[in-house]
Amino acid sequence: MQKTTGFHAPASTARRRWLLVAAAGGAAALARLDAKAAGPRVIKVHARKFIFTPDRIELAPNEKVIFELTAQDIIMGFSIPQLGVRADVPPGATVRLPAQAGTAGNVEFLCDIFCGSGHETMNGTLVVA
Ligand SMILES: [Cu+2]
Repeated sequence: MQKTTGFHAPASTARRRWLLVAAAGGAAALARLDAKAAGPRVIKVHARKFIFTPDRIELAPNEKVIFELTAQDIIMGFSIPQLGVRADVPPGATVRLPAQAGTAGNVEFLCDIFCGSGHETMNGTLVVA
């Protein structure tokens, strides 16, 4: 008489379904953990006379991000008045500025430290959609 071990025994349909559900649930939980571990998206923005690169940044509504700011020439300002956040960006430094997008729409960001003849037009757009 042949012995059947639990390991080799064919799984019942109910058991197979349970295993599939457990595997799917586990994968979803892992995905959530990954998203949490990853944290807010980091967006690098470089400032030089008289331009931000990039000057157009797409965000999801209510998305939390960290702007990682650098400046090339002289001290610059990075300001998003509508979101109530700003930072000084000295050349040679990397400044991390947390922010959270609001509802859908375009939001201006700009340099708020006078940096020369093109300062007044040194700006960009957050496209929240
Ligand atoms: Cu400026």
